[in-house]
Amino acid sequence: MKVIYSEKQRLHRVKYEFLSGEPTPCFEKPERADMVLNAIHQHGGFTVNEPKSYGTDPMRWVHTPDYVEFLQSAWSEWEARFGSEHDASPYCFISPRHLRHRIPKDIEGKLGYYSFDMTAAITKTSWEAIQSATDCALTGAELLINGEQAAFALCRPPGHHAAPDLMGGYCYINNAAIAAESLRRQGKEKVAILDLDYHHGNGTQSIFYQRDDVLFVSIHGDPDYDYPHYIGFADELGEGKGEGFNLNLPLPQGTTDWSLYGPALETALAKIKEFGADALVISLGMDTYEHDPISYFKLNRQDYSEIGRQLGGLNLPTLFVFEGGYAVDDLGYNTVAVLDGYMNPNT
Ligand code: Q9C
Ligand code: ZN
Repeated sequence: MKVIYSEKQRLHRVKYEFLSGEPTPCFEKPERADMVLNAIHQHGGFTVNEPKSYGTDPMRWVHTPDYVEFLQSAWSEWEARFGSEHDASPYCFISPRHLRHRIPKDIEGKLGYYSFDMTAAITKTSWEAIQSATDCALTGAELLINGEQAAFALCRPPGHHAAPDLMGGYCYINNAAIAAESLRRQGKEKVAILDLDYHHGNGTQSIFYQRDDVLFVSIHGDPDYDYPHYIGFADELGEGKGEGFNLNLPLPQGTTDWSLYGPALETALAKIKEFGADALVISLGMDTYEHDPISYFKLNRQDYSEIGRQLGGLNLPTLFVFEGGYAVDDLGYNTVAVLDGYMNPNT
C-alpha cells in the first residue's frame, strides 16, 4: 500500500494544552507520525511517497475563504502583538447565547471567533504543516482515481474536528472532508466517510450535513460524557436533502470493548453498503485503544486487524486518513494492524 507523508508536517508542534486544568505537553505531536512510519518500515508492505502540492483552492471546497485566510495570517498578526515566545491560542469564545457573531479586528478576538476550544494553537510554522497534511490527503485521493485500491494519508495535524470556519480538537483543515470532495469532483458519484476516531468527527459531519452524495458515519465515545460534548448524538440524521445521510453511533465510555464495538461496526458497514458508495474515506483515529491516555474505549491489536479485514470486505477504493491516537508507543503497530488486516485478510 502507498503511504503519503511529508516531513513538513513536523513543523507543527504546539507546546501545551490544558488537561483538566493542568498545562500539559500537547498530546498531538510529531513523534506520533514517527511511530507510525517506524512500524510501516518494519512491516515492509508499504512504500512512502511525498505529496503533490495543490495550493489552497481545495481547502475552500469545504472551508470559508475568510477562515482559510485567517489561518494563513494568524501567526504574523499574533507575533506583531505578542512576540514569538508563546503559541497563538484563543481564550475567549462566541457562545451561541447572548453574544454577537461579528468578526473582530483584533487577533485574540479572531482566534476565539474561529475556534471552539483551546486545543488548536498556532505556531510560526503551523501553516506549512497544515497545508502539507491536506496535500497528503489530496494525493491519496488522486491515487485512488488513478486506480490504486487503497492508500494511507499519514496526515498531521489531524482534521476531522475542523468545521467550515472553526478549528478545535488539534484540527485546522479537514483533510478527510477535502479528500472526499476531491473524489466526488473526479467522478466518484457517492462517497462514504467512516470516522473511527474515538471522538466524534463534528467538523466532517457539519461539512456534509445537508448533502446526500457524501455519507458520514461515525463510531465514537458518547458525547454526553466526552469531547466534543455538544454534538455527535444518535438523533443527528442530516438536514434537507442530507436527511438520512448522517449516522452517529455513540458508545459508552469505559465499557466499550469488541463486544460492543463489533456490532456498531457491523451497523456502520451495513449503512455504507445500503448507500451504495463508490469510494470510502476512513478517518483513521487510533485513540480507541485500551491504553490511550485521553480516551476510554478498550480495543486491542487483534481488534484493529479485524477492523481492517472488515473494511477490506467492502471491496471499495479506500483512502485511510490519519486522525487521532495518543498512546505513542503502540500507535504505529496498531495503525499498521488495521492496514495489514485490510491488505492481508487471511493471515
Ligand atoms: N478530557 C483528535 O483526536 N481533549 N482530537 C479531550 C478529554 C481534546 C482530540 C480531553 C481531544 C481532541 C483528533
Ligand atoms: Zn480523537
